[in-house]
Amino acid sequence: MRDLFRRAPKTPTPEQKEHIEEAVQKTREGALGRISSLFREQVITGETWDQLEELLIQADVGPVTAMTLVERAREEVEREEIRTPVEAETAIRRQMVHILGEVDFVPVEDMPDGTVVLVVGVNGSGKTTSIAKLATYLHHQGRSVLLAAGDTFRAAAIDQLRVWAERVGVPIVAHQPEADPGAVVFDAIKAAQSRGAQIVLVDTAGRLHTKFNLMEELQKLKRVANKAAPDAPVVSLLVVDATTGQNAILQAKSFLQSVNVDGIVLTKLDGTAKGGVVFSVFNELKVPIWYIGTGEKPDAFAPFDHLQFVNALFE
Ligand SMILES: Nc1nc2c(ncn2[C@@H]2O[C@H](COP(=O)(O)OP(=O)(O)OP(=O)(O)O)[C@@H](O)[C@H]2O)c(=O)[nH]1
Ligand SMILES: [Mg+2]
Repeated sequence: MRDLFRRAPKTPTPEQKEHIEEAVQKTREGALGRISSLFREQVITGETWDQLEELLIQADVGPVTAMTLVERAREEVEREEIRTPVEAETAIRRQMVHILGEVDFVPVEDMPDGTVVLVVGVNGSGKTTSIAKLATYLHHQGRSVLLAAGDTFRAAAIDQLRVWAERVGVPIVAHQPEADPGAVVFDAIKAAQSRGAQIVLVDTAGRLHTKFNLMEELQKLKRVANKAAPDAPVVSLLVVDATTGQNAILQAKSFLQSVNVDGIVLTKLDGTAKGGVVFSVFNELKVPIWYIGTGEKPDAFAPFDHLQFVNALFE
């Protein structure tokens, strides 16, 4: 597992760029989009920085991260003796890219055969849809996938995943409603091993994170997966709903207290002007965003590229 965070991110394809641009449209039309005009119309004063901080907070960047961003940009402007607003805007853009983190990781599509991905998150965050999207994406990348219906809490959850498996054209392992999710995960991994499926994507229940049982169950699923696939990476992907803004950060924090999370899928970026939450995700959670959800269709999904994201915000 040492190699998991070593590789450099890939350059996004034109199609992926388009997805990112579409996804940030609402955010760009909101407060974050007004940053450019702030730097275009004025000479830089103390007031400019205050207004910048306000716009960042309005875009749900979060007060802590907004303050950090402003302080760093201001410091750069003073240190480099920057005078023109255009250069100051470049400084803030640079700090935005910087704050999104410099963690190199191996995206799921490049993970070794046998990899198990536990998809976790609160209910309604978009876990099941993201599994369908990730399966579609991996399928396009030539990786074979098997789905595990680990959310046995609701009968409808199993059916929902079955429908997606059929639509995407990938196999699924499911048990009866209320069956032990650990048994589903075990069977799914064994099925993947015998059928030669390369990556297992596990759907999990999203009952409220305040319930102690859910966290216990997720820890157990990880142990089961490690046991069934002792030589393979078992990673946890946390699904976070961008439309819930700073609340999403609070929810994610409570997950992180009990579950070891490797990466984040930030969903519904297309449905919110509060895309600024992207900045607090990394700055406050210290977990990299691996993918973003950009709509409800199975292909509305893209690997997250921070440079691309910041550029799209200022277009
Ligand atoms: N616009 C938009 N909608 C999304 C996105 N991802 C998920 N959704 C919608 O969000 C709703 C909830 O998605 P699910 O995938 O069922 O969420 P879940 O986390 O599996 O929910 P539970 O199984 O109840 O825990 C659905 O209506 C999805 O279509 C996205 O990226 N953009
Ligand atoms: Mg679900």
